[in-house]
Amino acid sequence: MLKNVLLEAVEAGAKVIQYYFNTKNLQISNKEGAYNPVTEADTASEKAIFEVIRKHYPTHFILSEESGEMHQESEYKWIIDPIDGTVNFAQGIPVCCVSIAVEKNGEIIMGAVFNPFMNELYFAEKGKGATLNGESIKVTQKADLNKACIATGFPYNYVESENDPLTSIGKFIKSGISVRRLGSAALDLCWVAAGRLDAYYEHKIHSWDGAAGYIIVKEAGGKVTDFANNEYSVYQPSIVASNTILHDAMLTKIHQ
Ligand code: LIP
Repeated sequence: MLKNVLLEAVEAGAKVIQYYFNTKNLQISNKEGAYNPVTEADTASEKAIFEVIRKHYPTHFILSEESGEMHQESEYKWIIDPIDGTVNFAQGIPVCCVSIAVEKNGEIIMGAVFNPFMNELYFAEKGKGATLNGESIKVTQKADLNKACIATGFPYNYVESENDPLTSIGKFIKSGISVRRLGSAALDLCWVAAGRLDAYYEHKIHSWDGAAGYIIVKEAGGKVTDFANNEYSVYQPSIVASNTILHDAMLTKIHQ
């Protein structure tokens, strides 16, 4: 039942973003940062997702990017990004998705990420593997970071600090490593799980960006930690996801 409701919710959100995609005069407002848009599609997608969840589980706790925390005393929490890759969406770049995870007693147990523009639905349930459109997916076996293809992203509010995002990406680029910037953390993570990318890291993402992709990578045989090599928690900002083999090399390069 939980899986069916999760899939119904992610599909409901995806239907909405497909409807609004490439709309002329899309209503857009800006959150914090230079260009951190929220569109009428984000709000409409979130509303459609809430309707599905509340129809089946009215007492569950919900944490969503646009509405924040709707706290309820429940062992279940839904962690929702109604559009991950919002700048891509607002620009008409079809590299964006709906990302929803289910947390039970503080542990992510299920996640779904749907990019309707590529007709790609990623799903994972704890202990039961990860799938893309129902087919099992696995991380790569690549063992040489210099021959890897990795992804990263950058925060809306740049963090000037030692080992900041610009310094970090410079280390990979100077080593000749292929680096991509998709603009959606959830898809970065799913592409690691599907073996399109060998690793992904980012200094500062939100819980809703990473929650679903985290379990999808784990269930595909990957490793996901924070920058200090602790098991990833959605409630802290840094993330490194890899095919497991390359994880130590990734952390070494980031902290070099
Ligand atoms: C985005 C992330 C991306 C990050 C962007 C932004 P949004 O989430 O998915 O990885 O680099 O700065 O946070 O805002 O599109 O939901």
